[in-house]
Amino acid sequence: MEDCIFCKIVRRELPADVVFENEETIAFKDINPMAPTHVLVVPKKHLASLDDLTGDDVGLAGNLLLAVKEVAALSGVAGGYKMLSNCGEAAGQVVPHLHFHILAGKKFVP
Ligand code: DGP
Repeated sequence: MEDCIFCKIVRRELPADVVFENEETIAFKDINPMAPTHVLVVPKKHLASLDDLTGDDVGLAGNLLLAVKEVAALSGVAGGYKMLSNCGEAAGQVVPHLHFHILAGKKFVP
């Protein structure tokens, strides 16, 4: 996706504080942190949200969850973090590229 902000970060056309990367996934610090630790875990493949996942993405989805766990550990918050994904504008999704927020260091009530 040419104009997608997160695709541009994947292609290194926009700067980001990248904390983790593998073949399918990239993770970087949120530009507007809502907690002392706030990292976004993003599949390199462009999917607008969880609603776009299909049966073809089973591997991607599993690897994404494993990346969340790994990024939490690398960030020093294993065992004490919240992970969430806003799905759709009505839920507060601003960037239409699937991502998981890792939030830690502050209490959030769902
Ligand atoms: P959401 O509301 O779930 O779509 O969250 C999008 C998040 O992305 C929001 O917390 C701010 C963050 N964000 C938006 N643009 C950029 C950017 O260019 N760089 C980084 N690092 N984060 C961004």
